[in-house]
Amino acid sequence: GHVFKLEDYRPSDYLIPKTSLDFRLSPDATRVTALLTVERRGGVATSAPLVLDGDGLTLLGVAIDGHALAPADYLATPDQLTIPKPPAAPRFELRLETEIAPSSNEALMGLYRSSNVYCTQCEAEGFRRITYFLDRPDILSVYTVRIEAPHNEAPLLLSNGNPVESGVFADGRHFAVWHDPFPKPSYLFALVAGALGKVAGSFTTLSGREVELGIFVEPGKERLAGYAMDALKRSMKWDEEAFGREYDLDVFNIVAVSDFNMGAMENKGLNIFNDKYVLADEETATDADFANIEAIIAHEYFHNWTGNRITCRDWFQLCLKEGLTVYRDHEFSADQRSRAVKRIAEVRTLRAHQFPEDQGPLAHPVRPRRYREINNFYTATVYEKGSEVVRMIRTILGPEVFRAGMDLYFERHDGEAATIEDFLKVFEDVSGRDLAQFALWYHQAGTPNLTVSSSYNAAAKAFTLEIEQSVPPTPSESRKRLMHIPLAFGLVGAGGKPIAWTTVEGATVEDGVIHIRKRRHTVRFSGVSERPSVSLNRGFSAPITLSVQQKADDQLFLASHDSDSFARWQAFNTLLTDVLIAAFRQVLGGKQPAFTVKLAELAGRIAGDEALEPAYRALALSLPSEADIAREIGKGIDPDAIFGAREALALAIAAANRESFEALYLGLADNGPFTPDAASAGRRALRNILLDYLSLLPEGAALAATHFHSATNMTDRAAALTVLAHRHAGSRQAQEALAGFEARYRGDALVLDKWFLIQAGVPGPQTVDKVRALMQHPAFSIANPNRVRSLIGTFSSANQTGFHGADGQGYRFFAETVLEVEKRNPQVAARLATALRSWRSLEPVRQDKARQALLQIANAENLSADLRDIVERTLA
Ligand code: BAL
Ligand code: ZN
Repeated sequence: GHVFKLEDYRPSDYLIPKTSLDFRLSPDATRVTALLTVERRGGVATSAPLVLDGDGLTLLGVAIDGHALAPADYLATPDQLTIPKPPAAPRFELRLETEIAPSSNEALMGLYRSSNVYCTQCEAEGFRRITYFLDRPDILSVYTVRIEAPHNEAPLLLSNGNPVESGVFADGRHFAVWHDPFPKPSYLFALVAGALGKVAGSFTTLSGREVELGIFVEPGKERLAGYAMDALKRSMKWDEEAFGREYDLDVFNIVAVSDFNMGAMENKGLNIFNDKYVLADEETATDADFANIEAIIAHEYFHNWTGNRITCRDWFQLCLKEGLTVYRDHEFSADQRSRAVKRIAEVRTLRAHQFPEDQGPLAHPVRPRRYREINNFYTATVYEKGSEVVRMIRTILGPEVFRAGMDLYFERHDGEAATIEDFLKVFEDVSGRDLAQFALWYHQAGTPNLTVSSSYNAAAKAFTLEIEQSVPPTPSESRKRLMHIPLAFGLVGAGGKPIAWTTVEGATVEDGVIHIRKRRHTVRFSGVSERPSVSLNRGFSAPITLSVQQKADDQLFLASHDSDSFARWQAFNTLLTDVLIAAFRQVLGGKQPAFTVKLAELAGRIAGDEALEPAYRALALSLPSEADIAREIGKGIDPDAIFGAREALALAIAAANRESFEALYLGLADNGPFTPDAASAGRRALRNILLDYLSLLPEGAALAATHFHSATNMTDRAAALTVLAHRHAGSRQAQEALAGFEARYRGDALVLDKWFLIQAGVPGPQTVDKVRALMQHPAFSIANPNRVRSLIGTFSSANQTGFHGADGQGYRFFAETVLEVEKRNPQVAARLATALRSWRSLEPVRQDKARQALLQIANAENLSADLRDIVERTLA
């Protein structure tokens, strides 16, 4: 396939300042008439051909300035329209008529039907499946859209911008016209038509403008959209307060659809959402669902400024809008909830998804320089590491200068398609600093590592840190340059109090941050009156790994006393990880792992520490996942041994704390009315992690069954069902609970996704057969991305012992199923296929079987560009 290269970017010869679209909707034959004002860019020769992108299009007619073109005047293929000799005039009108079939569009890109609702997804390159166009983000156009359809089929007709006209015809058809005054790239175009229920709201902006808000859902589900509406209003308010950003149209609409490749999409004035991230009440949604809805509603709304008003020059700049917008939604959630807890959760997510990407064959810079298929670059690196890079800019410049830089960014680039260089420049301009070395965070792949050792000289009152940085090689980048790493730290003394120093040499130290810029720094603090424990990478100031030569006693001390809540959590998590790795080696050697009582005691103290938020305690008590442990071990992975080690530690902690855990568990029982706020969710999270431990002890299944049957909300019900299905698989209680859940939610596809997900996660090699059987369940559909992700995605990327069963059955199932999904939806198949990206870290027998599965996919006929790109890079 073609490789797109950043250095090949050049502006297009033609512009399209105005776009009028007319849709005659019909499931199998929708007529699209596009009237494009085409302008030759200044300085471009009149002989320059006009070449428009298409994808699977059927052209019915083409005219310029009202005159139909003769067949000899253009060349149309499904994937391109070329007009070799456009008019010499600097501006002309191009009229294109195409026909498309939304009903048979199973790739869910372009215009398609989801449960009888017409909807679109155009990012990144879906618009070219609707009409021929310069389908690239630097072509900004003002859109007017007319939609016509039978009223009974599609009473609701929506597009971007503001409604300007509508009318009804005698034959039962009707139409609506929408106009979006803000020039936008084609990937932000959207259309929705169908029968939907509406939840209405309104918002008054900072400057006093009234905005009409609408959330559209499947009729009958309106009451499930209340939380999303509330989250939207809070997002609008927050963006005014935190970034001075006001909404700019008269209406803001959100539509929830049930077939969607992504989480949601930020189309201008008309966000389209996967209904999983809109619909919620206590009966059907977990606390995690509520938190996700809040974050994604905010994320898409925040794109209005970071993505829409200022968009990307080309797709290499994807992180310009995504990393920045993730940063903004993280800040929003931190302000709405608990900042400390949010930060820990973010870092867990980053490590679970971005670190393995950065450490494997799919590693790429936050701003890539090459791609074959842009759909495969909507990655944890672009999004999550991209957000961390923005956070580091704020750490380095401080909050006021950072805000000034953001203000300048909005002022300088509003209405433009910008680059990462533009973004960095505003911060250089407001701060007077040179960010050239820092910019490597965008350009260089791989997770930097810092090796740190320390020494204290009591006589000289000197404390010294020896710090060495390295960046591991990644595909096509064998040599790395030295990075600028902002390392937040603290010197911690008895009782957790900070220890002062008088002078420091060997590195710039500002506001609690050591600026690492060289390969080695010897950072010498003088005037240090007692031997400190050193707390490093506080708040996770940089997305790096640390190799610290530190005594377990120091870690134990920091896990109890560090005043930085992230670092305190980290200290305990590091202790757990170290112990689990040792236990893994014991299990591999055929031994029963043994644990010191100190760790179990500390777990007990954290669980009962009333000074800590319950949500924090729940996060601390949740052991590193099997995948986390595998990542830290790095190679020779035997998932069964990791599972054995982890279960043994969980049992040791449970057994040592039985009484206190039981008492705490009982005390947390909540009888009040349900509220989804962070504090209530935190209490449920703590109670549910305690259930997880207690379920390992005698009578554990009975306790979980009681928890399940007395649950009054989905959080508790799903937690208990997970415990029963995972820890007591095959028990009477597990079987009854699974059957009860299925009966209770029959007909509610989104909730049954949880039932699929829980069963796909049952540890052990027998699960592959269960997953195969569940694919035959009436609620399952291989055409629906949410179903596929819940059942097949969970099995392949979150079930270590099931997927990586030593007999290779999991891999064989995976290869077959990825190819089956691919026939309909290449994008979803390609995402699924990333589950094997860490195959080289497996022990040799599994590694060979995993490779066979990847080869089976690679050798299949007619592979899509999406899937081919992933498997070839994974095997390379
Ligand atoms: N732009 C794709 C979905 C999102 O990141 O908001
Ligand atoms: Zn986004």
